[in-house]
Amino acid sequence: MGKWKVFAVCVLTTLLAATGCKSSTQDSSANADSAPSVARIGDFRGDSAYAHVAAQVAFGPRVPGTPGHDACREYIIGRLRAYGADTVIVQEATVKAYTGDMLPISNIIAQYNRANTRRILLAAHWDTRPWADQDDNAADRDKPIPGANDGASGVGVLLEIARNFAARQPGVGVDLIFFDAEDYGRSGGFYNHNDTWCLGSQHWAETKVPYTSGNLPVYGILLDMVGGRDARFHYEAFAHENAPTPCLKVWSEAKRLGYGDMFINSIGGAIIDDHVILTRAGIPTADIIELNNEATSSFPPTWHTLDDNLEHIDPHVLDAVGQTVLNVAYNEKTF
Ligand code: AHN
Ligand code: ZN
Repeated sequence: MGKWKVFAVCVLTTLLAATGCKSSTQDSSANADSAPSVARIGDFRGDSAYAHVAAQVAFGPRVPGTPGHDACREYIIGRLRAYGADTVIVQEATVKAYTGDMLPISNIIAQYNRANTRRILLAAHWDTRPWADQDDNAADRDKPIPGANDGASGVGVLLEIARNFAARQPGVGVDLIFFDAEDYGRSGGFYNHNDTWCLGSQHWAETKVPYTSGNLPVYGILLDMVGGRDARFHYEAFAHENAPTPCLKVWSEAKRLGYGDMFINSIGGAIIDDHVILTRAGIPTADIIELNNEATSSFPPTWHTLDDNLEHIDPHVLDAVGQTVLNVAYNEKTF
């Protein structure tokens, strides 16, 4: 499989090199993906999203039941209140992890333009993994990860989107959901032990607060690991199959904004994440996640290691993702 990918890339590179030699004046393809054809709506700031990421990392690991987790919970709630959410709902529970640990969790939900019954959902997980089980150094594998990308990045982008909504309310109703306990799962293949992951969203799906079956958001967008250096985002296979609408909106708007080199128009892999739970719950949800990294053919090299720190976060990537999602929200049909 990897072999064929490499082969395909070689052939393509050769073809491009050949055509490039013939005519340099007609070589518009090089810029086609990076020339914006639409304007940025609102004022998404990558450095401001980055500051939210740094603030979360400074709390220490956000593992359920630890002080860093408590502090981060208050930070997210405090920011949402400051950014003028119509309501902030905190769904608290205790859930049992596969280890037997009882986890005190909080799913945090903020509503913007609550009056509109036509709604969309933006989601991220805010907890961090208790073990760096992918770290090269075996002695570090039982230590908690900093979670700059895996945890803080999605939250940082959503909080900067919330700041924009405070300045200019979206026409469509928008709910932000911050899920807890996504990352306490049992490793060993992305298709094994599925139900040990996404404990917060699984708990949420039992009640679907604040919705009734008649007023679910029309679609959702999940942000997970959206700040890695040199990140590229491919479609996630399950989302592409079961949530084509938000996938198309996000990837096409990214291209229009000039981020076609970052949002790749092909399927990169299949994973279990909170978007699977949301889609099953009746809200077809896309997943913006780096799952086809050039070096690993999977998640970024820092994934579930102690290297998942601020050094490997790029504010420009946060900016591209955040502005894309913000444009989608502001452009969404309002009724
Ligand atoms: C699994 O590893 C089973 N799913 C990937 C979802 C994930 C983990 N996102 C962040 N950490
Ligand atoms: Zn993770």
